Amino acid sequence: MTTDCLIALGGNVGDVAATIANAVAALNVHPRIEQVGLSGLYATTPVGANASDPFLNAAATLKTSLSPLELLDVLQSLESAAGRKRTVHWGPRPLDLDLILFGEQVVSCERLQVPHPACWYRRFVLDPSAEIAAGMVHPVLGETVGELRERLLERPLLIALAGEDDGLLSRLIAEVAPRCGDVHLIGPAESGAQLAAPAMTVCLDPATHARLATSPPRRRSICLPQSADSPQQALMDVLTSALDVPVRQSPR
Ligand code: PH2
Ligand code: MG
Ligand code: MG
Repeated sequence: MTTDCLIALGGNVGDVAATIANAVAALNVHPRIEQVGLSGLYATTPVGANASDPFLNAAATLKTSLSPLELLDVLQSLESAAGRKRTVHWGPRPLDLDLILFGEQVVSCERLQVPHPACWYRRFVLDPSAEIAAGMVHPVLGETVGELRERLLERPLLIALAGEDDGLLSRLIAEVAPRCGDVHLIGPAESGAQLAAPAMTVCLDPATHARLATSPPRRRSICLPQSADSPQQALMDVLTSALDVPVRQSPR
């Protein structure tokens, strides 16, 4: 039995196009991986204060008889072979291979979360993925890759913020929105009155996230990482990944 998988590829150090081509070639010859398909390459805005240079991103589809953790081992060994050192969180890297979807399986363990928890609001994942796997279904959100991407195309992009600290909420709305292009940030009071549902809800604290994430219309919600340098930077990272417009590169 084989499972259809979706992998996100990216890097911002060295000849990323060549590194990605090598990784895909290695996947192709793996005895338990078949039918590897690769999207075009997309130039994307780096997300994260440590990321530095622009990224090239792509997506690959494959069929495998490996388990999710066995496939993760293969992906991590290819990252190491490409010279990846795991030092700075979200730092510059020659190659990042993320397992986005493993059929419609949901995996949550220390080493691996599938679907990838951030895949649904990142254009650098969704644009290349929609090119080759628009019909694949996100088993938790119940939407296809193509639909998830389309949710992010609306302008202004409507994003709700929710949290227990009202002062922090209004400060974030005032400080971050003007730096992020065509986005409409709304607080929880406003969101009830909105005609359109927000593309996503960003929760500032885990308690709010736990409350919202269980009710279906709010499932497209995330919790800002509490470990981040500042909630401003963490929110900027989310907005950058949702608003960025990846630029497809013409083949060399
Ligand atoms: N990956 C990261 C951090 N930031 N930014 C872009 N544009 N593309 C990425 O693949 C990416 C990123 C961590 O994996
Ligand atoms: Mg990644
Ligand atoms: Mg990774």
